[in-house]
Amino acid sequence: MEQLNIGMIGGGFMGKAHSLAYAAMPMFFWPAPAVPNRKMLAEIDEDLARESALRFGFEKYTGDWRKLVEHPDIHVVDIATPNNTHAEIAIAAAEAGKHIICEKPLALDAEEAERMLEAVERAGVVHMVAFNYRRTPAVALAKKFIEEGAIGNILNFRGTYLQDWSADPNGPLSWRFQKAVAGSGALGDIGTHVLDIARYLVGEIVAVNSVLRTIIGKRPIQQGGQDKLGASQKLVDAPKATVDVDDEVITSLRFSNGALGTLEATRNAYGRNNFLTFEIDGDHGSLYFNYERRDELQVFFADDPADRRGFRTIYTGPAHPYGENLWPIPAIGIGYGETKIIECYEFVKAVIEGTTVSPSFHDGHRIAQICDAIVESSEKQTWVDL
Ligand code: NAI
Ligand code: SOE
Repeated sequence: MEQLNIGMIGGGFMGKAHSLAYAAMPMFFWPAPAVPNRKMLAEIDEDLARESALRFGFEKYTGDWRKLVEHPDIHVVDIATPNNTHAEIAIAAAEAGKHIICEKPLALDAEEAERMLEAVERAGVVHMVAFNYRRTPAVALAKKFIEEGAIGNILNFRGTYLQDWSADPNGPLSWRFQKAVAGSGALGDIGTHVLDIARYLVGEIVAVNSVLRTIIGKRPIQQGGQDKLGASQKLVDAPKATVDVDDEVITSLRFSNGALGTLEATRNAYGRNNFLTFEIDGDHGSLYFNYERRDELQVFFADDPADRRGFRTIYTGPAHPYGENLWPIPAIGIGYGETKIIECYEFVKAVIEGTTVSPSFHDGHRIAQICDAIVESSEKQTWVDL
């Protein structure tokens, strides 16, 4: 069986998730399109690279991502670093002829995303942006129902992504609060996941009317090399620095097919953890999903007899998208890891078959354009057409 040599850059949260996916993908999808071989890992210095390579099962390591990108044995470059590094690495990887999977958001803004898209198209490599939540079987099932016409024409999309890890003002100034590193705040970090799902399930977004705001203007500067998300570290006495990104975004959406929608994203919603939800109304029924209950899709079909109408819950399992490759019993428990394993499968398959895969850099670029429009709309306090 063919082997695909992976060079992964970044050994943090996503480094862990992607490594798990490379190791586990052939255990789920067998015969695998190819076996991912964890060949080389790059981190910010040699020591961290050595430790991360040992931990995540990579053969080689380097403290300089350029060496990984240029290495002749590497087939795939996996970008799992903070947002401000994506463009430079992806463009170099494309020029070196490597296939690329890049974490979300693709770039800091649409201009950067466009340069990345041009580079991968020029090089003719396979490219993917890692919006993995659409791989949750219940989300893929929603897509299937919509395509089959089970809820008719879509009228409305209501999406949320609510977390609370940044609600405490003593939570540290992660890179996620710095515009130069993150590009934007809740919008790019979590709002983009909902935009990906909205485009995947409903269609293209053509206009937005938005409000962004920063709730906590300064945060404690963290000590030590490792970036921490809020709740895990409370720095009461540390010096503070400015947060220059949004904590919250609320936007109306207009879709090309006439559907309307809303998106609300914040990391300051106490009590919500990974509350990525959508409710979609069609003229023949409705669908509801909440990632905190990710084995379930709630469905309402208008043609049901009046005496038994109501939302019912489908627990995803072998009968549903990707289900035969996952676990043998419905509701046994899909996790974050499985969404990354499925993403890995789709990406490796595209590389081996030489096809395109979605969400691609085209999608990442379009989402960056939508984000830029959301920011512009909030500044001008008006609808912005795309
Ligand atoms: P993290 O802060 O946990 O890890 C980033 C790692 O990259 C760190 O170990 C850091 O030392 C390393 N790094 C930074 N600059 C580097 C460079 N120039 N060369 C080599 N290594 C470098 O961050 P996390 O959470 O893993 O986020 C990484 C990316 O993944 C971001 O774009 C983020 O938005 C995205 N992400 C996506 C998620 C999803 O659900 N798809 C979930 C979490 C993050
Ligand atoms: C933090 O908000 C974070 O890790 C995001 O960066 C991810 O994209 C999201 O999936 C989980 O939360």
